[in-house]
Amino acid sequence: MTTISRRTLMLAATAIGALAVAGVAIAEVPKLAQKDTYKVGFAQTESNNPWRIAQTNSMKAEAEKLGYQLVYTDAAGSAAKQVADVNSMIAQGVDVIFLAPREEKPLIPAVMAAKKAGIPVILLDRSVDPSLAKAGEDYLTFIGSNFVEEGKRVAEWLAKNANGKSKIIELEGTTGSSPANDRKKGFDEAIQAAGGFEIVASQTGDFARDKGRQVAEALLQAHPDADIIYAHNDEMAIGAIAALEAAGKVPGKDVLVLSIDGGKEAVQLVVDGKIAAVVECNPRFGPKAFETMQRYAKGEAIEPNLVNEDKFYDASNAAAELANAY
Ligand code: GYE
Repeated sequence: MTTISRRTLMLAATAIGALAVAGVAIAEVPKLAQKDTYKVGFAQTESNNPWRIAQTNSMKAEAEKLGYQLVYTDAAGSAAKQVADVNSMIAQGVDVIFLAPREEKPLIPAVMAAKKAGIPVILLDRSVDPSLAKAGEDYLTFIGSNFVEEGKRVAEWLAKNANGKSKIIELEGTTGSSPANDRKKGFDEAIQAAGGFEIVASQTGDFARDKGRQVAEALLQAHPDADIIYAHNDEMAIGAIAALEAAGKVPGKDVLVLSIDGGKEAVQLVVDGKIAAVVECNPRFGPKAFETMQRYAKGEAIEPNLVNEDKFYDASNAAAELANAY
């Protein structure tokens, strides 16, 4: 074993200090002290759907259970506002920031500002561009679903159950968000590999019900022979069902609709036969988020990626699962 002299250690410490003063990034997530209670920030991206509301409720319930103070912000669908929200949390001196970054690139400055201020960041449900910020260096970890896998599971269901239907309209989530990027990647690659399918159009509906309806309406007019709609979330699928019915088509019969999220309304639509299958995206983050923060404060090494388990609903189990859906 090599012994390091006190002088060497002091020199190293001084050098690190000088780097920090010079503004050179240090490859380490800020530490978190062990305390009885914490002031914790949660920067939500928007609240326009049941998934977001379930996630917020889960975070609030867990903070309350633990007796932690929660500074909650809602960016109302604006990445610029979300950056400002994080800056305000930094100014308020929170101990930790839970961030659900709306888009992969625009939230990088927020992650870096928190790091510079000595506040550890835990990313929830969406991630940031991995070439610009890294788990275990710039932020502690990402907690969420495997979105590539979610898209792949939709494609695999179709490969087995499409029954000759083959022309796909894809409704993408928010442009530049990690779930939209990865749900597209996972689906497109797997559907290509399955063979016999064609994605006739793929366009963003911004994860929103009304935008999904409008985009589906336009795409159905341009591609009247489309017989499958794959939506990156329930909200857009529900919008697409409205567009189909307005066009005189029967969802579930003329056109198969598939989505991701698995909220109660969507699972009910599976029971009703209007949605063919849904991959769940689990929104119940509270327990895992706060437990991860406590493990970090204790000095445990945290994995860079903590993956949530997702269920799958189709006609075979939707009725039985309905009561458990959020
Ligand atoms: O699918 C969607 C929400 O980031 C995983 O964002 C989340 C997605 C979810 O608005 O409904």
